Amino acid sequence: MSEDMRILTLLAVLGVCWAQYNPNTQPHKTAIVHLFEWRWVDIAAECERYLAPNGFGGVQISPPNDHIVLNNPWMPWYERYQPISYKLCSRSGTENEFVDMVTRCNNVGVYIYADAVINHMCGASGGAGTHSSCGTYFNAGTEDFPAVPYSSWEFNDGKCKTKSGEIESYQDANQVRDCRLVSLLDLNLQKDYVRGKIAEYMNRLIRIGVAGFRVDGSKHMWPGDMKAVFDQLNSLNTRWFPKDSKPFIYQEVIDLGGEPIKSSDYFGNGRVTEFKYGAKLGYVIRKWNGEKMAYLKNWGEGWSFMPSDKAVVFVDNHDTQRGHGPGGASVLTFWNSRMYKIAVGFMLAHPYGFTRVMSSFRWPRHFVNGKDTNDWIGPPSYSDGTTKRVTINPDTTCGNDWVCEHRWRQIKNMVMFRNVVDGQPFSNWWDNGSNQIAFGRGNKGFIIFNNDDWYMDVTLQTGLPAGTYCDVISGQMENGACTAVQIQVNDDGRANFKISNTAEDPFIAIHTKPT
Ligand code: AAO
Repeated sequence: MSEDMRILTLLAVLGVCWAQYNPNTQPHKTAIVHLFEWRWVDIAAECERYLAPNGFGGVQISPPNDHIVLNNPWMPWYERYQPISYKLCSRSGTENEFVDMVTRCNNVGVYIYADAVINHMCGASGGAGTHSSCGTYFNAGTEDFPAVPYSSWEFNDGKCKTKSGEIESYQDANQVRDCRLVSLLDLNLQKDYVRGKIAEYMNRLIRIGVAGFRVDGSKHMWPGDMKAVFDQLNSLNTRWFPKDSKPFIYQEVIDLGGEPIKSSDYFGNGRVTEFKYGAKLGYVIRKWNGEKMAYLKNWGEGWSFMPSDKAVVFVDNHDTQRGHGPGGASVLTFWNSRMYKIAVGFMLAHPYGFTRVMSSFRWPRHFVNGKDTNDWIGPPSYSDGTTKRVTINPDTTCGNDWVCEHRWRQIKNMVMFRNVVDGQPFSNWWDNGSNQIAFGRGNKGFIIFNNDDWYMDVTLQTGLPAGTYCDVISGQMENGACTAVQIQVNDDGRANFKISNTAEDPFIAIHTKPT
């Protein structure tokens, strides 16, 4: 073999092995946003009017397939996590609306990542009838889902060894993977038939144009079974993606340590969600357990997180923001907006992991003994249950109880910061031994935080070319004028920063992209 051929073969092999780790976003687009429970028509509009012009790489969508419709409680958000079939009608819209959304988002270079619920179907007590988003008949009691079709042969009941048929202990990998998670009927992915049906569903989404998948409940499937499904997946649609592009795979595995199932079990299949990230960052920003921002100097693998090139990171997700799943009280959300902006700002400036921004809806929280008893409440909706549209206020924020964190100026501008500094090294770290820190990204960007209880006035090496920079946190460039604090970087790269500890946003970020 010639040298060239050898290199080509090596590249081809690497391409096949590594592709599912690549988010497939356009060059220098470094973040996606989870538009939790948004309707397809609203997402299509958001791609065109906001996400594309502001440098967002893609959207994680709620599960697009046919799901149960529940009455008690009334239409909770989590009904989307109880599949009835793989038809494409859901609370977010019809199949036509779905196809239109994918097409329009792809056309403006914002790609779609589908939440794939493939571990299970609906809960055991889901009843029988046509109460699904597509009006499909099913019978949970007899495990009959004729629209796929799946029958009781396709479920794990025989393999599960617990008395209740439920996962009773997370200390036993067998029951975590072969028994029911909160009574959800557990599919047997060892069977070729089941693998084939799941692959058929995912391939349909790929043909329509999605760029990848969040794989729900991955901890509850055997990595080898998942691989057998992913090996059947087609390359992405060449209308929008280079030939032979593989779908991006990121698996939801909650590994905070202390359980036999590890995130690393899944690295062979694709990336994995790093749940330690948001949980730990919450402790640091809140200054709980003696944590301080100075300790963030070796954030990432230094905090025993998974390798950066395997991680998908986020401050909060749809579970952790309402007490489902892990994380607990430390996780920051839009409800704590000041600390939340610090956390998201830090995440987007720091090179570790592939980043996902959360975009939520507001719900009436009701705490009883520290637990929100309204954690089930679904998206803003009308009395007939249809989801309210996302309205846009004159100041660019959202109405109808859509929080739209991704439209908060500080967060939107930090997505652009991350794009600008993409590929640049983590550099010029500084801290005061407490909660004042700063770091740069090569010669492209610099960020500085004051999370202490006293004023900050420091002169630091930024690594940036000399010039006047407009802070993208306290304001931004608008019609050629800076509405924010201006920072003067001298010929030697040094600049003076003053941040009051009582500022609404006690941080400053500057970068080199002319606006
Ligand atoms: C609903 C009802 C159930 C009912 C069921 C069926 O709430 O009462 O039985 O319907 O009728 C979502 C909702 C569920 C909902 C479900 C179906 O959250 O409430 O059930 O839809 O509609 C585990 C999984 C993880 C999962 C997470 C919620 O491993 O995959 O639970 N997340 C995904 C989705 C989620 C969805 C599903 C999966 C199902 O994001 O929205 O559920 O499709 C430990 C384990 C974790 C485990 C948690 C569960 O975590 O490690 O793997 O997550 O327990 O609580 C400390 C520990 C930490 C521990 C944590 C929690 O932080 O360090 O390890 O405590 O105690």
